[in-house]
Parts: sequence; structure tokens; C-alpha cells
Amino acid sequence: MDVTRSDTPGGMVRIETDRLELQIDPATLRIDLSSDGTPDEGSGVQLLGFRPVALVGGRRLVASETLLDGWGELRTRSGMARRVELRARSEPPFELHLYVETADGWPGVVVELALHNAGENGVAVERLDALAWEENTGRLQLPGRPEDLRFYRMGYQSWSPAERLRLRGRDARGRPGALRRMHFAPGAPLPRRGLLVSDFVTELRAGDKAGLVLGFLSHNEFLTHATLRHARGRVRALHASVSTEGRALGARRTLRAERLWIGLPGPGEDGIAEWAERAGHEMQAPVPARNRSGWSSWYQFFTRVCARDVQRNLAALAPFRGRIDTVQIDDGFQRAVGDWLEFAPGFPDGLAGLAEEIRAAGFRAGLWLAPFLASRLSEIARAHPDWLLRGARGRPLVACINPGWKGGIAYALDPARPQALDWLEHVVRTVGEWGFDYLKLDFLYAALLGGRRPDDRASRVSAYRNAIERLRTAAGPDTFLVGCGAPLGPSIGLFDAMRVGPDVAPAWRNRWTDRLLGLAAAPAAENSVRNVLARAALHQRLWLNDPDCVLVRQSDTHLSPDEVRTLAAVVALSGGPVVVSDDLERVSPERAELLSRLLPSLGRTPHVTWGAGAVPEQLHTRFPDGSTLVLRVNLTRSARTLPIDARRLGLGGRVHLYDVWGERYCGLHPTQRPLELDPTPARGSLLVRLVPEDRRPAVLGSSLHVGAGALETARLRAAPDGTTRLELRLAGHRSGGILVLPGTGEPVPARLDFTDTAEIDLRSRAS
Ligand code: 9PG
Repeated sequence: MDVTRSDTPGGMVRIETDRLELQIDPATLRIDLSSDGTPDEGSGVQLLGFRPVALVGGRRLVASETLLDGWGELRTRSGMARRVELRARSEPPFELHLYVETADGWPGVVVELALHNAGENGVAVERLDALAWEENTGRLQLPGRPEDLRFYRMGYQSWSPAERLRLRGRDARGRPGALRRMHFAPGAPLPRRGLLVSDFVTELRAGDKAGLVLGFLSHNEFLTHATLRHARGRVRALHASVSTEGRALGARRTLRAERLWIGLPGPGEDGIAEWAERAGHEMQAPVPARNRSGWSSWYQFFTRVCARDVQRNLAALAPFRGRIDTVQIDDGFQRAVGDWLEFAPGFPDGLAGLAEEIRAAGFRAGLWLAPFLASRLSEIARAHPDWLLRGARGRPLVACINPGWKGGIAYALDPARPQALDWLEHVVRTVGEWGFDYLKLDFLYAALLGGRRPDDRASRVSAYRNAIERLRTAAGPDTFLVGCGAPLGPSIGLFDAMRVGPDVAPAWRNRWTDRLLGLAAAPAAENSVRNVLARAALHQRLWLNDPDCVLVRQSDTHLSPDEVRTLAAVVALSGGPVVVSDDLERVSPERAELLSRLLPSLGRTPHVTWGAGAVPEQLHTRFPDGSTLVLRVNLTRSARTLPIDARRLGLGGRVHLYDVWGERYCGLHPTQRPLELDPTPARGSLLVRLVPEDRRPAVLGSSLHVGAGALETARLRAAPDGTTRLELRLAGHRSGGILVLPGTGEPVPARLDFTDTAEIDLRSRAS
């Protein structure tokens, strides 16, 4: 890579790497960025004429005169990078400082903006736009047809929808009041006609062609968002913004914006994955090596759960010991939301004994808490009104309206109140003493509600992060922490796992509740599945993605067998924890078998293929044995043929095809043409395993696990005498079929029934 400055006074600073080119005017800080390739061929991207802007006291500050420029080396996780520093004068007494980092091999640049107040008086800073681009002063060139261009909307918190939106009409903005507060970031504009808004990160792209990513890497102080203004299908303006909440910037002080990644993913490259990789690294995300699996009380018993339900399921879980590790009690054990150490009538003996029973049965004990909520009727809200976050008129803010809760209304606790934090620490320590070492911390968005924080207090993001850090410390290093209903950016680096979608439900869709919310975030399998697909690239980069529970039951549900399998397949391919939420006593043997096939979790991060739609059209996972597991979901309302393009998976020659749900071998197929199987029913899924022809010996498929051979094959060896020995390892009792391609000859099927391990010798038939 190369950094140069032209010799003329005020000359341009040029940065050139093997992936991109940057030109910066050191006076105005205007930047031209372009990647290699020609836009017409689907490879090159140009974003010309963007600049940093600060919004201060109603004024829009831009740079106008060079003060300093220079560059140096920077050690990063992937070797050395260049860091260019530019300081420019703006309207007196302000300066804008800009840092740009990049290196060879990076598909983008990091941009960091700081506002310096060289004056004698403090000022209120509303917003720092690390990137501001407008059509009339710049140029944006992206490959593909303009009508195919989509804007990735991340959604503020766990339950908020994530998808790629078209540049037309208006995005959903939820119902006003508590419901809107739940899903939209304080400080960010609401979407309106011609304005799209995404929290923390966005991607602008047509299908899998080259694209543009704007994503914040740091989330320590402020909430961040990106906006796109459009008209007649064209992009008019783009902004990547840091809401500084009108906080004061003192005399001779500097305010740094959160760091922005401007990514230029090439064709087929995953721009969201690249952003997540970098954000996770920058926020030191502690991604756990081990995955989890569990049982949760919620989607079967809801708030009516009682100790007896947990005990009955503990007994029914016996066959899953060693495969399901955590038994988690959800909402319903507490006397009121907020009064966590007192119990509902269904738990007359409290939780300590129950946690003990769970552990004695060989499981970890898990518990749900909503630390920043306090029901209107809770003792905590009555005794400590000063702990509640309040609105402009001094009334407690309603964080959630839930008819399932006593009192129906829950207020928000202020995470910056020292006594409130002391109390929450005490709660977390106490449940730890009872034996719970898996905590699902829910409704976390509540901690960030309300207006601007006073200047002498922590910003809402730093107060939230500090509170979660305190709770993590109180819980101890061995506690597994799951975030839920959590603002995603500010939660990076704090949780082992994070819910990435709205609640599942024993029904595919619920139009009525979506309409009530004004947003597709109501409990429904479809809403959940769509988010898990759209956020799949975050897994193991920011945390373990928690795709929410699988529901396998055959009664007490509106889910059809196809829908149950689709939910199971999406959870499996997500690579995240597999948590079941059924009354296992009543689950039929066939459905228990399906649950068995999901355990253990595949654990791997899937590759995402987007296609033209709002959510990815395909997830696939590559295994060390060379096999690829591919999932396509039919989200439409009629049967569809879902072709699989094996060449786009990097496969050539011929591949063996195994249909996992059909439990059948479909033969060898050339990869030149997309592979086509029978049509997939509405809301059904196509799950296939591909094994390259030249792999021998190989397991071609199995009905023992959804991985269809990828996990259970411990060893496979062909002896010169024509026998092939297969060693299998898969925890628990398993019964099913396996199809093996021996060293020579045709594939050989075998039936198996074993516990934990098995060994078989297969004789090839003459070919
Ligand atoms: C327990 C549940 C489960 C579930 C969580 C969360 O009223 N509401 O708007 C509302 C939204 C989400 C919600 C419940 C209520 O679900 O995602 O897994 O733990 O809380 O109450």
C-alpha cells in the first residue's frame, strides 16, 4: 500500500491499497473512495465526495482549512496498517479531526471523527456524522440494476426486525408509546417516507454483487445509526451518525465519535460478517468456545409455569442428559416483575431447592431476569420511586405493557442509580448462591430509555455497559450470560449469547399481533426465522447467536410438520444454542427423535447467500470432512422448486446429494447446472448434504443428526481387502440409517442402533 501527498500546497492525500483507493482533501476533509473493478461487471464500487460533519447548537460544522496532516504505522490484529491523521479548521472555535485507517487486504477503511472545541465556552453537541454524503455534491456507483438495490436494516434490539429493504415507500415505524420505545433507538430518527434508518450498521447492495457497508466498530459511549434518503428509487443522501445526545463539550476538549467501518465487500463477500468480525474484535467480544443446549419453560408454560412443571420436565429430560445441558426457568417464578427474590404461588418453596434438583439431575440451572424492569405493582417500584427512569414531565417511563404481568405495566430502572445497581448485584449474587449459573437477562432496552442524561452523569450507553459489567462480575466468571431484548451495538463484548430475533411461537404467523405492534416483531415462528436468517453472520463474531427455542411438539401447536422442520433447520444451521421449549412429557416419540437429531448444536458459523429478497435465500455450513450442508427455506405460500447452485458454494465436478428431511440419497449430480430437487412445500425447507465425488471413503448421509454424517463420523477407513470401517460417536441413544461410500464400489446403507458410540465394518459390493 501507498500513502502520498501531492506537492502543491493543500494537495490531496492519496491512499492506495490492493483493494481500494482513497483521496482526501486535507482542507475540507472531503473523501473519494473507490474499489477496484468496474461497476458494470458487478465488482467495483465508488463513493465520491463524502465528508465528516458535526452538528453543534443547531449549526452544521464542516472542515474548511488544513491544520495538519501526517501518517504513521499502526499495529492491528491482521498485521500493520496505515493511520492517516488530518486536522482541519471549521467555524471558529471548532476543529474537525479525522483519522483514516486501512491496509492491504482490508475490504474497507476505518474512519474516526473527533470534534475539538478550541474556544473558552462549553457547547452542546447533537450529532457527529462520521460520514455525510449527498447526491448533489457527490457520486455513488454500485453495480447492479438500481431497482435491485436494497438497504439492510439491522433493527435496534434483539426483537426488532432485520432485513433488506427496497428503496421505496415507508418502513414500518411501530405504534407510538411503549411499543415504539421498545423497538426504536432513542436519538435516532424514525423512518418516514423517503427515509430509511438502520441501527449500528447498514449494507447497501443488490443481491450478492459488490456493496457498501457503513457499520460502527465501537459502541462505548453513544448509540449509532445510518440513514438513507431516497426518491424515485435513487439514493439522495447517506449518513452514518453518532447521537451525542446534546452533551456538553467543554472548553479546549475533544469529543470522539464511535469508530466507523466503511466496507466495500466484493461480489459474493459477506459485508455484514466482515463488519461483525471487526466490531467483535474491537469490543473484545468473549465468544465462548463451547456451545450450549437447553430446555426452557417459556413457550409451553408462559407465566403460568410452576415448580411441578419444571420437575416433570426434569424427569422427561433424563434421556437427553449429556446432550441438553441447561434447564432454564423463564418468566413466571417471581411474585412480580422486579421483585425477583419473592415468588409466585406456583413456586411456594422458592427456587433454591429447585435449582438444587436441576443440578442433582445433571443439568445446569438457568433463570430469566429482566433486571431493568419493575412492574407498576412491584414492591421495588413502590419502595424506590427514585430508581425509576422518568420522562420529560417527571412521570415514570412505561418500558413495556404486557397483559401477562400483574399490573400489566412495567417501568424502567435507571442503570446509573448506584443503589439500584447495588440491589441488582444483590439479586444476581443471590440467584447464583441458589445455584443458577445461566442467566437470561431480558428487556435490556429498558435501561436506555428516556431523555438526555445530565452532563455530569454517564451517557446512556456507558451507564448500560457499566451496569451489565457489574452484573457479570457479580454472577462470576462461570455464569453463562444471555442477552435478550437488548440493544445490539452497546451489548457487544458483554454477553456469551444474544437473542437475535423476536419470540418464536407455536404458530407460524400472527398478523393480528403484528398489526397491533405496527411491526413484524410479534411472537411468531416466521418473524423469528426471518431475523435468524438476516442476522446469521453475527454468530461467533459478536457472541453466540441465540436463535430462540425450537418447538417440536405435535399437539398444543398450530405449526405444521413442515413448519416445525423449518424452524428446526434454521436453528440448527444458525449454529447457535439449541433450546427446546415443549412439555417433554407429552412430546411424541417421532418428535423427540427430531429433537435428538438437533443435538448437539452444529456450532459453526454459517455462510450466508442473500439473493434478491429481504432475507437470505440460503445458509450453508462447510465441515472439515469436505461436506457442505445447505439450507433453503420456502417462505412463500406455495410450493417452490429451490435450486442449489453448487458452483457458488465453491464446488466443481460432481457431487453426491443427500436429502436430509427426505432421508434419501439422490445420486451424483454435475455442478455445472443448479441442482434441482422436488418442490419444497410452502413454509417448508430443503436441507441437503453435498459430498464431492472424489472423497472416498465418505459418509454420504445419515438420519442420526441434521448434519447427516458431519458430526457423528469419528473415523472412516478403507482397508485393502475391500472392507471399510466406520466409527461413530454421538452422545445419547441413536437409531437411524447411514449411507457410506466405501473405498471402492457403490454406496452401502446400514441401519444402526447405539448409545454414544458404534463401530461397523462395511463390505463393498462389486461395482
Ligand atoms: C418472558 C418472555 C420470554 C421471551 C422473551 C420476552 O409484551 N411484550 O412486548 C413482550 C415482548 C417480548 C417478550 C414478552 C413480552 O418476550 O423474548 O423469550 O423470556 O420475554 O416474558
